[in-house]
Amino acid sequence: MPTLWHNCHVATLAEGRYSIVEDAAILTDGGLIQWIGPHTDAPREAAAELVDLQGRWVTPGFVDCHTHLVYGGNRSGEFEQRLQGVSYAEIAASGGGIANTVRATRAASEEALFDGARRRLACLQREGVTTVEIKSGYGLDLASERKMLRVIRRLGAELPVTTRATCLAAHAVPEEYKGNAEGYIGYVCNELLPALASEGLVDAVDAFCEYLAFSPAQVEQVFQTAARLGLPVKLHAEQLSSLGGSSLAARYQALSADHLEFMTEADAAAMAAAGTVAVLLPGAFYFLRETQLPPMQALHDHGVAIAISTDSNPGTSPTLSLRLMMNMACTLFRLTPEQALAGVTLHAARALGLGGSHGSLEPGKVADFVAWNIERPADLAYWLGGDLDKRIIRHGAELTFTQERR
Ligand code: DI6
Ligand code: FE
Repeated sequence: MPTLWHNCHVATLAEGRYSIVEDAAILTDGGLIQWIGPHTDAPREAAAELVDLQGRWVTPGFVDCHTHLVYGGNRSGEFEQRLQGVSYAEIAASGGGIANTVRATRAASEEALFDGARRRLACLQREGVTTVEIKSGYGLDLASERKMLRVIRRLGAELPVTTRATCLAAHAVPEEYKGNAEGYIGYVCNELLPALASEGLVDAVDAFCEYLAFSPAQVEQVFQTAARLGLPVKLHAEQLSSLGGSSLAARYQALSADHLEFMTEADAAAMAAAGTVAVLLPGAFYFLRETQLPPMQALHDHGVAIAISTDSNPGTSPTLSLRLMMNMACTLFRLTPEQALAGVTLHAARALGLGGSHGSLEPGKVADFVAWNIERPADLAYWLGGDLDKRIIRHGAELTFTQERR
């Protein structure tokens, strides 16, 4: 039904700026934005229904473009170990870390994985996330990666949230390939990825390029496989060391390179030229007590689009608040609240290849938006998390979350 949402101010985020329309109205129909502008010009006759947004501020629905929400087990014990001085790398070397979550994820039923992910995802949704990317990568064999990707597909089918599934089989070397990373990459490229892609379970391919995971040469094999399968790529790059993964990602026209604390100026130039989005993950930076900041000046100087995401995962970023990440992106990485908002909307949508349909409020785009009871858009990055009063509209219909609770 054509609906006119009125009595609001809108930060459209067109072009990655607030692009504010005060005293605005939005006409939606068929799940899309048909018209947006000053309410005095609104095509009232076209609307079958009028909804009063009571003076709220409207932003695009949030896009969380890098999460690992599907997993089994719990790693708070490792958090306690780290607080006693054991490092993330030491925990990983002694069979904990990602391997710990892989054991628990392999042992979990599809139903249990779905239920855990659904509860975590509900926290993000209630905060205004209407699009989420979720990675596999805690299965590391065909059956277990398939199980994770099926759960991701089911979350998208059953919940009011647009979901993108990324295959991160090249996340770690599994137990059965211990000492044989090359052999595992061969298995991923020759069997695992082609099978999962042919089943329609994969929207993009990611890998962990790091000294404690896979080398750029190994990642390149994964990227070549993805190219053969017609799938876009992304990369965990330069989180703990500088290996040139972000330049490699740019060479393969990656949608995004993520983390990037140790990237160089040359990496930033390569990403800008390729249009690869920089996804910054302040939750992991904070939780690992990293001290090396991403080279913000180089990113800004080269005009690299910057997205912000939760990296929600059990080991390095156990957060369920994208708004908290906006605050951290400002306090830790010195983004402005305006840049942080662009980072969870327009640029995050681009990092998923959804820039044409999501991430800003413009005619023809999907009608996903949040009407916030705030005084200024900067309030969204100002508050350190917390449940701000809001109304969430997805595909042109207002959501209520009561039916989600079980
Ligand atoms: N980088 C991260 O921060 C996570 N994965 C990755 O590639 C860590 C995942 C974990 O510790 O479980
Ligand atoms: Fe990650």
